[in-house]
Amino acid sequence: MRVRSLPLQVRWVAVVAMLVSGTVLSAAESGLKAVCQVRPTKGNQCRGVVIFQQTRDGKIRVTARIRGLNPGKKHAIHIHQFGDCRDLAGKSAGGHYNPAEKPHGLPPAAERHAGDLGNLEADDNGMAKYTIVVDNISLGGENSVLGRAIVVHALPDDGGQPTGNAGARIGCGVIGIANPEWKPMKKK
Ligand SMILES: [Cu+2]
Ligand SMILES: [Zn+2]
Repeated sequence: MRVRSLPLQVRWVAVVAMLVSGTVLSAAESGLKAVCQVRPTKGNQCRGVVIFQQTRDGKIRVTARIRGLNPGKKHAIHIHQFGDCRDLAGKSAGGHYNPAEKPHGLPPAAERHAGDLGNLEADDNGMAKYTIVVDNISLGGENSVLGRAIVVHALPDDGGQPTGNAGARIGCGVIGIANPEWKPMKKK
């Protein structure tokens, strides 16, 4: 917009409008949330939801609620490179998301793939709740996980090379932009 060519009052209105719209935009951006619905691969029961939310200090809080796991057992959870769960065994999701070309590892080790989120720990009912705050992924721009996949494995991630010996892929889901207005229906 060529502000100089406008009368003075209109100029001020234009400047204020630009400032206000800028403020609104950055507030919306800081609240950006991503969601991944994990579904079982063929022959498995693993399903659930993983939420990604930006924290005030620019980190990402990852919260997973997954069921259909082996009771009392650990299961690796990773971000894989491709948001592609077409393969019946989850192979189309590719390898661990690794934009910084690091070796595989377990958090909180700094030397690890950006996709290395560690392990879920299932309770006696095969359900797991897991939260981890990480600083090596984002929800847009560099190291963005949007459009990539969450993969849950049959076995624990033991931190070994190249991918933690985590076995088969029992759940897979694509990470997308969450609808901020959607709420689950209340159970009656
Ligand atoms: Cu994996
Ligand atoms: Zn890895």
